[in-house]
Amino acid sequence: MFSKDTYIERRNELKKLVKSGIIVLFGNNDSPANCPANGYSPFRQDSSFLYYFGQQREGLVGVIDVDNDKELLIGNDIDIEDIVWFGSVDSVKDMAEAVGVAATAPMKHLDEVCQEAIRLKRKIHFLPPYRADIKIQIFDLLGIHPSRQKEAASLELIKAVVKMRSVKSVAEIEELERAAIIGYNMHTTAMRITKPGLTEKFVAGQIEGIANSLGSMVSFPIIFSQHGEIMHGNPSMNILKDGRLVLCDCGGETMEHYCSDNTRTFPVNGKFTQRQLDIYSAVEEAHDAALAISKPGMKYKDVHFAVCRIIFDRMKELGLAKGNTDDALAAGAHAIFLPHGLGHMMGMDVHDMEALDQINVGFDEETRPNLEQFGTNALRMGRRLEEGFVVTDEPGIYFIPDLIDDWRASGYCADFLNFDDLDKYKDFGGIRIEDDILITKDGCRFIGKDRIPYHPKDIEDYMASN
Ligand SMILES: [Mn+2]
Repeated sequence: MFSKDTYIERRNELKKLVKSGIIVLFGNNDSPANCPANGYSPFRQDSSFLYYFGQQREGLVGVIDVDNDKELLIGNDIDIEDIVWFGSVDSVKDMAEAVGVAATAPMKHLDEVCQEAIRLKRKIHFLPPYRADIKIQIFDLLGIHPSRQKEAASLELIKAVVKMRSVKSVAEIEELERAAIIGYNMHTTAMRITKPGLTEKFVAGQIEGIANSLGSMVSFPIIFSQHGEIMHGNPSMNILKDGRLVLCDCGGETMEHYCSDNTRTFPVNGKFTQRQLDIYSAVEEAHDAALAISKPGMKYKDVHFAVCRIIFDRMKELGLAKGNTDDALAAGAHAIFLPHGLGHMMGMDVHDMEALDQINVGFDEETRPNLEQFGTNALRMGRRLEEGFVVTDEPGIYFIPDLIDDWRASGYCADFLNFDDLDKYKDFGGIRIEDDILITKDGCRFIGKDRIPYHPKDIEDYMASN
């Protein structure tokens, strides 16, 4: 945990931003996997609850009465039967004390708090719920049907939380640096053990264990696949084959649930072919270009399109694309190679605050998302960068056989693509290189002291000597 004062200051700032009403922040509950006592493990607390109330136990709700400047941690103390099975834990009072909250109450009191606020016609602020049990709880407390809770969630609270969580403090950056070490260990282990004949699942399972043993859990389900062209390709029982590339996208969470998120793509046999290098070097150039131009005041949407330009130009050189690059980008032709955005905010959630809706996190009044154009509609982050933001830099080039067929059949962007040549890459897969960057006063820097090898020669050397 951070210091008691950290949580007190955060809640004070939140009160200033929200101005009036009563804020109810729901922590998560244990979630059963296949039967009530067999839950998803480890328990994962809600990140906004963690940010303001710091406690990692299930079954807690934080209440902040902005008008009367009162705070309350609500939760039930465990009974003797729970102690028998799980051991003793801190009381709710102890947990409240540790984060500077004066008052506590059992869970049944939450209904009284809400009923009283409703009676007095006070605004009750809550964040959009994403778990079914919390939706039912909100239905019971406030009478808002789950299908209407997203729109009933408080925009004032969402905006205040996004404003605060977007800018990382020194202590948070230290946590992110720790997460980067876990990620470094995961990725370099994958490079060390990958060889023809193993299954994808075997390597993914080994590196998942690293996240568990060094921190709390993986930041998101591991992507480890020879089908790098599948954006979120889960590891399969497929055998790793000589001559293929494998894409590894993974990260770990620290004990405080700060994430890392990196991607490397490397040859199963440890040696790139020239054809692989042709594509790889374009992704590498794009990745490094984003690092060179990202700084406060720059729109991440513009960094994204600068990267798309590099990729499209390089694909033209290889004969896969054609035509005027400005026109091609305006038409969305680049998205056949890069159908996702350059990156997303990262912090306590790997896609930081995604539960608060991307339009509130990655965009603002000035920079609105383009929901119409394929590829551009997948941008998670478009707004101007600010000092203290942490975003991912993750360009990729993918050859998606179904997408190539789909565009050829419909004639979409046909003026800018050479489909006969693209067909020859249908067996290629995909390449992504991803690192996490911190926006600094006048530029940006990678998070993580040690770079996971990504220049082709460094990868080959690393795989040969480890
Ligand atoms: Mn990512």
